[in-house]
Amino acid sequence: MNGFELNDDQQAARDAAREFAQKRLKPLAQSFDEEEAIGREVYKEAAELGFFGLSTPEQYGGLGLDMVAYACVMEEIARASASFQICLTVHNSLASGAIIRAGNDEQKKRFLPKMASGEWIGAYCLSEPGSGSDAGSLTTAAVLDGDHYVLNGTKAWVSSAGFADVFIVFVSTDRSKGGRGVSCLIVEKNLPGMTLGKKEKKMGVRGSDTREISFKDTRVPKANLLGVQDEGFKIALAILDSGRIGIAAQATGIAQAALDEALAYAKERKQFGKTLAEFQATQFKLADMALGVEASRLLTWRAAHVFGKGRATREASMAKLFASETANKVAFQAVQIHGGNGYIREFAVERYYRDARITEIYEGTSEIQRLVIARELLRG
Ligand code: COS
Repeated sequence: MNGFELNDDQQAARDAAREFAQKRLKPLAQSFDEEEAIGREVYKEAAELGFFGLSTPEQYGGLGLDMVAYACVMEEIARASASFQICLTVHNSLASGAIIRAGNDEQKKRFLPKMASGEWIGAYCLSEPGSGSDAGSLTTAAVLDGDHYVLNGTKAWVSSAGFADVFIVFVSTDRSKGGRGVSCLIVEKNLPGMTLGKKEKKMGVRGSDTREISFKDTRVPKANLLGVQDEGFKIALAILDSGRIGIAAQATGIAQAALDEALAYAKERKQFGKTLAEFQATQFKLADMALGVEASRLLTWRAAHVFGKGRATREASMAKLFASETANKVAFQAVQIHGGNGYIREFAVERYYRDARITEIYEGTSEIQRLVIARELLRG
């Protein structure tokens, strides 16, 4: 990013994502929602475009994009399908991102090329049935036994769980130390003792596959420890900074899509002998919606830009908080402008309204974002 302009690489990434999203994803997005699944061919096509290795360094088969380009791609994908975007953002920023940040050479060589090509899909397992916002209180235990960790416990709300190949799993290696006794492991699928829960029936992003994963005496090689034992919680939080930029971009994409639909509908629909767009009541709504979308995008690009230079905890939380609250407001008004039609599934705004809701919850609730921002401010 150069000032407020995208550079050539960022613009090219945005254009490629927009073309794929508008031509391929948008026409299918409603069926992803209804069927609560996304066809394998969509993953394959996205993989061919390099979307599973967006920020993965080129030496490991990725596109090596900077974080601003990444945010642009994520917004365009979400503008067409938030369900598909959540798989991509979790895979890129949380799963591959953890290995890029904390992996050793061997781990990078073993996992990143197959993840960048889309052959292996990544998932991220931090939350548990009893630990969400208080992530450091997780209880899934990992006990060292020879050259393996033995895992017992359950992870909750794992995106892409049903078909993921590589799970980044946060475990407690020392319960007495809380968050300072958390470690991070790379867990490959189908290990003995690993069980997938039922696919959750969700309000929105219904095309994404969300499940619990349980471990019963599951043995994971010690070589799959990411970083240092007992220092995994810092990896979790640092990685969430980039994850939150992905969710800010998702929320911006949903809001942009809702605004697009509201504008088109307002210009077409007539009441009292005039189009809705001719009423000031509609114009003021549209103006506020557009303002929110632009501000969300700029905060997201700003967070992405800062992340590329170093720690962006405050900026990522600000972008995520503002963009997700904006997406909810914009989708609400898009439904309002559509009136009765906005409440039925033939109109996409009904889905945007449901999809927007989760952006204020996952990867840290709005309340947690406020807490993080306040802590960063008060730290000085
Ligand atoms: N980057 C790097 N390190 C970070 C960090 C960041 N963004 N944020 C915190 N840390 C470090 C801290 O400096 C601290 O290090 P020390 O042990 O050396 O002091 C350590 O990580 C623990 O941080 P902290 O003490 O702030 O942890 P808390 O238990 O107080 O929890 C919150 C912090 C509440 C912010 C955290 O639990 C959180 O983000 N919760 C929401 C979880 C979430 O988003 N879940 C969604 C899961 S994905 S669907």
